[in-house]
Amino acid sequence: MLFPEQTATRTLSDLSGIWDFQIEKTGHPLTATEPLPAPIPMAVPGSFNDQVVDAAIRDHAGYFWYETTLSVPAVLLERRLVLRFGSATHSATIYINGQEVGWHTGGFTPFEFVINDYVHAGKNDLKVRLSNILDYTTLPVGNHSQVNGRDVVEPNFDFYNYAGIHRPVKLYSTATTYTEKITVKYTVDGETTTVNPDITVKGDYASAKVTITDEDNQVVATADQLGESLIISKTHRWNVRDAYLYNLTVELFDNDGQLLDDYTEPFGIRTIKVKDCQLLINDKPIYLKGFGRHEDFPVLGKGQNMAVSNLDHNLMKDLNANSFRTSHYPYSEEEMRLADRDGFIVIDEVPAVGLYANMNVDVSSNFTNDATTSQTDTWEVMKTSQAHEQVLRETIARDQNHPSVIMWSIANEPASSEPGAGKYFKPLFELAHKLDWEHRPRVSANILSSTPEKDEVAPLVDLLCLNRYYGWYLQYNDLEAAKKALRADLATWHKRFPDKPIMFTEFGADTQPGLHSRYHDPYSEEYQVDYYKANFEVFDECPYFIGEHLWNIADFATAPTLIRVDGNKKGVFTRDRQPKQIVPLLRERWAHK
Ligand code: BDP
Repeated sequence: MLFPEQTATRTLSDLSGIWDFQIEKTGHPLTATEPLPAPIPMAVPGSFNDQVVDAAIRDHAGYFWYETTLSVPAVLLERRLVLRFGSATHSATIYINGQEVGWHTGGFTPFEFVINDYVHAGKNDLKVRLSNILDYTTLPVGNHSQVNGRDVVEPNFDFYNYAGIHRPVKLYSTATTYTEKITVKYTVDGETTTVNPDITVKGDYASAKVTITDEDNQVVATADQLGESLIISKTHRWNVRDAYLYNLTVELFDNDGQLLDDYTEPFGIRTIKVKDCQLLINDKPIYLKGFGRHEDFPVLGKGQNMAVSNLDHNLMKDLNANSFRTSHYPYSEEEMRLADRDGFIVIDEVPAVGLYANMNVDVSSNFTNDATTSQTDTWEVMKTSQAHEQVLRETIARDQNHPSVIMWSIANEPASSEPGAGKYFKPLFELAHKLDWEHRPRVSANILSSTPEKDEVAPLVDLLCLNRYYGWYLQYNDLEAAKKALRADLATWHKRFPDKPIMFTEFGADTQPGLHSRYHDPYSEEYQVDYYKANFEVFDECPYFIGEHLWNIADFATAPTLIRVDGNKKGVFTRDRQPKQIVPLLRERWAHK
């Protein structure tokens, strides 16, 4: 599915703005054929939760509706009209003028419908019935129950279950002949790149033209038919924090040479390899410096906002970071495009978080490697294979032309040492390999309780991504013991998988901004500094260690649990992006790393 663009032949309008909104009380269904009876205003895009003052609406679990007027100009009725959602969380059914147009499940990937059969010129009624219910068949995974006839969802993950229309809704039109899909495949040999774009076209056309232009808008290669190779003779590579993007334009013409459809897809040229315990980009070893992040900001919740994304990117640049992980779900397409342009490398994660039955409320037991505390039935009770396959397909289809994407993260902290994990994950790892022509490395963020001897997913990954909290959930307030445990842990992994590079995809300590401690007590800004210094000391001893992603770039909202006071405080910035004491140390370290 192409990103929607206005071109010489395609129109595009954005339906962002204030829509009507109403929650549906369990047992009192609302109907698509009538206007919402008691709507309140709701901004799109945005999570609904923090736009309201009523806690019952904020924390509502179940169904809820959005409604707006979709105005269609008469001139567009002859064209192919497509209604496209950047995302709707977590599942949505679309109705136009009371008729069901289609539905989509999965809250972090785009979907679209051709709507010609449902609309007329002028005003049309558009309604969306969403659900934020998560259970053992969905990704992310939630614990769903009914209490006194009400739906209750307890997230099986550590972020607030924001929901709503999170990303822009767009109406675009194309001719009946149009390019449906472009996969920019290429091979590089020294300075020469052979581009073999895989282009799918729908409808009839007489001739086609494919053009590649560089950043100065100069044509560097052309082809007179689809399926022909294009040669770039003096390739300007896309590099980490030194991006370079080409544009590939596909034009389709009729018999009279009239342009029917045109579309331009940006792409970058770079190679990725994992070899000798290193990650090589353009044949140079790269050390990943950066963060696990969240789409999360006050008021917006998980609503897409490019000012926030841009600020996050600028904060990362200022700290000399070069990468991030889209923990724990694919981020907006707009943000991925920004990452391409900023030269960040991205570990692109699907929303496979919470694949761990009976996560313990005593969190420390989730982070020990004491076998007696762990449950063993995750792969019997989870029914997520189908959702998992779908998000992999949708994410790889959406993101494979992004030069910034250098790895697919197939899950975060699954119960990978419980029996059945290997059987569950093997087909998914194979699918990712098959779907991506570039065969980007595949990873899964490992939880401490899955030790190298027991972990059934580690043999499948191309490099080892570990989430570790020595000095926080374990060896709390004892950084000397933490370093010892960390050293031993890394050594064991390296011994078991001597060829696989290792990085940390998470490590961190909750830090209350403004809390200072002469004694560097936990939760103080001083403890966060000491914690990171202790971890860095150990990393720097290990030649096979290829990256550090701190958890998290910023504080973020979670459900209010015993250990979450106003959210997760492991940010190096506050939720509104003010720096904590650790920031100058990071900037300095990463300037030289
Ligand atoms: C890890 C999870 C992450 C949490 C983090 C934490 O991957 O989502 O926010 O722990 O506890 O287990 O802060």
